[in-house]
Amino acid sequence: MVIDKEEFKVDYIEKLQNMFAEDAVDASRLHQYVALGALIKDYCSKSWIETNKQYGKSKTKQVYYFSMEFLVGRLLNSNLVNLGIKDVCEEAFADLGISWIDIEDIELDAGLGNGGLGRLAACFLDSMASTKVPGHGCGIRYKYGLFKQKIEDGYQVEVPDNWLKNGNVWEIRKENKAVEVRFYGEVYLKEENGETKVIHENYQSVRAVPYDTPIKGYKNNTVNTLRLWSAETMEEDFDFSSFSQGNYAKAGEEKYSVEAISQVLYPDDSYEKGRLLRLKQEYFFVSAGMQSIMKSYKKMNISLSEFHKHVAVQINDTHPAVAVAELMRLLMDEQGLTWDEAFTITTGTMAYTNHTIMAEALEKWPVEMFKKLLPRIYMIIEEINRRFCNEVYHKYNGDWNKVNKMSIIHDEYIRMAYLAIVGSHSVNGVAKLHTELLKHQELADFYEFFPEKFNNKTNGITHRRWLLNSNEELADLITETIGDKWIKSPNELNKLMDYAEDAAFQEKTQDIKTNNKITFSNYILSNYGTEIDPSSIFDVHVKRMHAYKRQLLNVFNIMHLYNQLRENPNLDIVPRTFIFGAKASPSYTLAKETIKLINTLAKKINNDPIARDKIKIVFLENYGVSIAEKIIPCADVSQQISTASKEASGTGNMKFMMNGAITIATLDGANVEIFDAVGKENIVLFGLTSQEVIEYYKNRNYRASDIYNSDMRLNCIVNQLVNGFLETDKMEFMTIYDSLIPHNDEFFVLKDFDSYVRAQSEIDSLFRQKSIWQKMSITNIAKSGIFSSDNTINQYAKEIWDTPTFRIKL
Ligand code: 26Q
Repeated sequence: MVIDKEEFKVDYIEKLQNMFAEDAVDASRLHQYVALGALIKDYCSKSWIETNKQYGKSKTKQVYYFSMEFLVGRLLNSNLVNLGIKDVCEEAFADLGISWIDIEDIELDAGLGNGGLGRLAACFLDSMASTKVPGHGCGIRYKYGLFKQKIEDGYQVEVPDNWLKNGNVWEIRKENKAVEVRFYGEVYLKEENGETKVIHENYQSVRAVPYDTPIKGYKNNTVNTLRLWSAETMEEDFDFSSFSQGNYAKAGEEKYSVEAISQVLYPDDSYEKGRLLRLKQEYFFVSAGMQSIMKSYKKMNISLSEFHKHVAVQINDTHPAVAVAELMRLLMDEQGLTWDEAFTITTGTMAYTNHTIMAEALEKWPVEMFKKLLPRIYMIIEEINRRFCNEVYHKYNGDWNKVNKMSIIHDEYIRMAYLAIVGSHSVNGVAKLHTELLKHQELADFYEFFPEKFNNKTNGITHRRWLLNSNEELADLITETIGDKWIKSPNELNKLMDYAEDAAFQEKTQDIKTNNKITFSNYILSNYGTEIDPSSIFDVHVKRMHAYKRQLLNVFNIMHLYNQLRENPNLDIVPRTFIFGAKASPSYTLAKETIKLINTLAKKINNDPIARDKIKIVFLENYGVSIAEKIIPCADVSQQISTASKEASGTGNMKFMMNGAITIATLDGANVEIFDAVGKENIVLFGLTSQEVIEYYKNRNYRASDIYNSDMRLNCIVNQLVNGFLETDKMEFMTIYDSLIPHNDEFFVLKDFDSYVRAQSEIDSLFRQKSIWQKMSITNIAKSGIFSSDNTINQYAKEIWDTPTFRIKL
């Protein structure tokens, strides 16, 4: 939009007056922020109305991205940038004497996600709006996001994340769009005038109320919608008789149990299965979302048989997989279609993205629990399964073994991934390697049965948030150098290849990195009291804490360096700052012990004069989107060291690359594609390949204890975990020790150690060669455009959704 500074000031002052009866300088920072948010929302509202109108009127195909998680982070900055008024706003604030930094920091992160999967959903929203794809998000408005992490005495302590405590300026509650979601009860079939009717009785009703957030495209007129559902009691369900008898606790019980549904996001815990509340959450938002889609569809007056030509539903992992059965229910029970008609439409509409190959993480629900909570949905799944098993039986000439292996319902559990595959027309993995592993290992039976459904969509990240907004200096330099086309067409970044060996450009990119590192060092000093050296290598390992991501391998290399320094304090290494950030699932003991280990080691090393000037360890508390935006632009080294075959894609790897960090990586997930893009000169690889890992699992011929007994570096390190060296209780790190020795090191930490240590010393030697390092860094930035989620969304739109882009005219 076009607005000048003076007009903006008038609007803003008026907003503050109207909302709070205050003027700009006297208002609290919170009020200053809230008024700015409200003004931005006003600026979006005309385009928002037009977007909805024009989508409806044109009947263009719309996509709904169903996800239990949207890890949005903050929206102030990206909304201003996408509106094209960031500079105007900053200048106006300077005139008004309002500190911009302070205002930005008022906004609390919308942390409605665990990690990669949730952040991917948020990147996709930005890219759909920015590339003019008619696509919306559908999820849950959790009252509390992922827990806040505090570190106390080196341990992770979880604190509730009350992100709504100051309200949420971006959302609008849509009372009139509320729908009813039904749980429990009994279902039976009844013949009426020769028709079979489904009767559902004695159910519990929950009111689903949507809160809509505008998703503004970058400098275009598209404003899509993120619709998050909140669970409330139906008014008529309030227990007035208990209330009037003075039994307030009982009167409130129902309310409490219903509101629990959208109370809190579950942490990623593949360890605890069968939690009823999680299943309620899944069905709650899926049913609300599908009902609201059906309502808007009916308004367009198109025959139901065309539904899948106007609606696409993408399900983000299996968490929303009940959508398959819910759409069947709506089409048959509420719209009167036959099974066959409904099934054609359902599979034509639904598409499923798989984000993991770890068998223990595949979602399964106990039949007993499921059919009690969702009796009608269970009947439908049973029938989908009966028909599917029948097909498998016939295709494989009565091979019951095959039927058993592929059955959606098996061993008293419902396998949600299988339901998602059978009920969709598309199944995609999130990186080339991952998709190949799905096709040929984990889901090989299904690939054989439905080869046409399987496809790859390598993940991506929005380069607007992860470069343009979070690394402004670098973004400005890029624009100065190759023009600003890259912002709308990220592949243009490739033009930077012409400057990879340009000494002046190398110096400029290096200076920017140094400036970013200085800013960050100051932040660390004031927030953690730790002094770090901005000229040291910033070696960054930030992501969820998980054994397969192998933070432990990084720690072992640090312990090895430390042991060497203790023997030879003059050891010639480039000073390095090892930066970690990670949340562990609250019930994941091994992960929590690893956090304690990092903090214990940090305390020891950071205070030891022998090591202090050579290695430092920083553990960033409460790692999340906003901290990622701070740390990624400062990284020299990006740690992407998962056990090959385990990381479906990774997206942090792409963010670091885009900001000029050099990746130290295994050939896993999208690292493989980063390697293909930059070439072997511009990435540092190490470790077992996925095929080697898979062979070891298959042949069961890996012996961790052989390595422990023969490699004296490792022998020493592993012993140090349990011999008092770390000055803690000797049992403190026993779970880690046990995972390696008695439990035979499932993730090949010991096996890959030697090759990792070599890779790390290669990093050391490359970093000393400034011009080579800078060339590598620039190459990474130049090649990162292909990992923009604009490209990913373009592929989803063309190959899965069949949604043309749609220009909103004002
Ligand atoms: C399951 C059951 C109960 C409670 C929670 C969960 C749960 C929640 C979140 C299970 C998994 C998740 C999140 C998974 C995730 O983030 N996967 C990552 O997805 C990224 C985007 O595709 C990939 O880049 C990563 O490789 C993958 O690990």
